[in-house]
Amino acid sequence: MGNNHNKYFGTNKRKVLILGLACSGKTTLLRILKDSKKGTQRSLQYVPTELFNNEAVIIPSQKGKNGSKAGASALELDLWDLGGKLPHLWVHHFTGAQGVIFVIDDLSVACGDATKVQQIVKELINVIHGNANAPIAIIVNRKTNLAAAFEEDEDSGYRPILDWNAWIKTHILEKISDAKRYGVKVFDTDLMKEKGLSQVNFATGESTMITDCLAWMSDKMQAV
Ligand SMILES: Nc1nc2c(ncn2[C@@H]2O[C@H](COP(=O)(O)OP(=O)(O)OP(=O)(O)O)[C@@H](O)[C@H]2O)c(=O)[nH]1
Ligand SMILES: [Mg+2]
Repeated sequence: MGNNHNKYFGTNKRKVLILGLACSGKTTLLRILKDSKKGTQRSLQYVPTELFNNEAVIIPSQKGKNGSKAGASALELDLWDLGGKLPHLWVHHFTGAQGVIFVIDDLSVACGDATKVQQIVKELINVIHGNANAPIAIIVNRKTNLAAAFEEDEDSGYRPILDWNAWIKTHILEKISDAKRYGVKVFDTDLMKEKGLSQVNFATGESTMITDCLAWMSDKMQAV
């Protein structure tokens, strides 16, 4: 296996893992990042990732946007979307990872699967421990158009089941006092806001969460 540190050191390329349980939306996110054209149609069909998908994506310079440092230059992200069915295999990809995007499917929690939160928390703790020097962005992918059937809310049509920000802070971060954390941040907004998966596009407001997430992560990684 190649030496990841040498491979990335001194370049503007960063290895970023996309992790999360099966069917959480990792490959969907990778496709959004890869095909950022307006109006791109996406299939709702679920095809589990057996091993991984690997794509390179250029993140343009933030130039002081979103609180980024003014001199920050463009980054090339080497994105690794690992299959969620076998999370014990993720550890083999931790070496050299400079950032992690952890995707949580809030709908699967909403469906009343009581063990789901425990599974998510267990894997997230492993990921945080195994990537102590990498920023970790947690995206709560709320499959809103389906979730509306479960929970009615006057404003959004959907009430979140968990306040993940508070949950992660009290149940995870406060227990990981030994880890030299680079940063953990929860991005908790609808991924496909109300319009459904086929209508989302990366360039518009629906994916503000994703651009915010990448801006935060790029900024953290520029410092390395
Ligand atoms: N409605 C809706 N469906 C979504 C959303 N995100 C993902 N999906 C669907 O959820 C299913 C699973 O998405 P994937 O991105 O393939 O999940 P994954 O995390 O890569 O799953 P594994 O490869 O098994 O680890 C697919 O049918 C997607 O089309 C969303 O925001 N809204
Ligand atoms: Mg997948």
